[in-house]
Amino acid sequence: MTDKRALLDEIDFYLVTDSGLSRKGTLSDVEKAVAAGCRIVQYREKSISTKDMILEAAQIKTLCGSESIFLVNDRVDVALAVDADGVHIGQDDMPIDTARALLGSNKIIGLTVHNVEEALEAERMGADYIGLSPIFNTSTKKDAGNGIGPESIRAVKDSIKIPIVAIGGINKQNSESVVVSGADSLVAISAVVCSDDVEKETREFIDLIQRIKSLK
Ligand code: 3NM
Repeated sequence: MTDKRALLDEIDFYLVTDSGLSRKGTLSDVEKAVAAGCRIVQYREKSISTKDMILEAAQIKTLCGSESIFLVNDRVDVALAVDADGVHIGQDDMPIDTARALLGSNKIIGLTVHNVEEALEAERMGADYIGLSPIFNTSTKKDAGNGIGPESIRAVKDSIKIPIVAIGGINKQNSESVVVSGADSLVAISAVVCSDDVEKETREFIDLIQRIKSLK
C-alpha cells in the first residue's frame, strides 16, 4: 500500500487531461489544477508517440509530486516507464488482473464501468476505484454512448465499497445531482480544460463538491 492510495478516500475533483481540448496545454492544466488543490490527475493522451508520452508523463509526475495521485490512462507500459502511481483502464483495455500482475500490489488501478454488474466485477477483480460513465451525454468522447443519468449512481454506490468517480458531461450546474446521488468524486474535462483559468475552475469545482458533501 502506497501513501498515495490513502489519498483516494479524500479526492473531490479528478483531473483528466485532454490535449485536443486544452486551451493552455496539458502541462499547464496539470500545474494549475494541482495548485488549486486537485489531488488526482489522469494523463489521457492518444495522439503522440510513445516516446513523447513518456517524456510528458515524467513531467506530469513531477508536477503531481507527493501531494497528488498520478495515473496514466490505458498505457500500463508508460505508467511503468515513469513509475506512475497507477493506471486507469477501460473495459476493452488490458484486463485488470494482467495490469495488476505487471504493476504490482502497491499501484492504483481504476476501471471504467457502466452499470452495477461491471462495478461488482471491477471490485471483485481488485480495482481500487471505478470510473462510472457516462453520467450525461458528452461530445468529449465520441463513443461514450448515452448518459446513464445521475440517478443510476445510487445503485452502484449501494453495491460496492470502493470509491466512485463520476464522468461524462458533468459541469458546475449538474454536479450537485452527481454528488448527492453518491459519487465520491467527479471528472469534468471540457468544463475545466476549455477554460482560460483552469486554476479558478478547479478551485470552484472543489469548493462546490466539498460544500455539497458537507450538506449530505
Ligand atoms: N470517458 P467531459 S466520457 C474520457 O464515458 C471520458 O467513459 C468517458 O469529458 C466515458 O467532462 C469522457 O468534457 C469524456 O464530458 C468526459
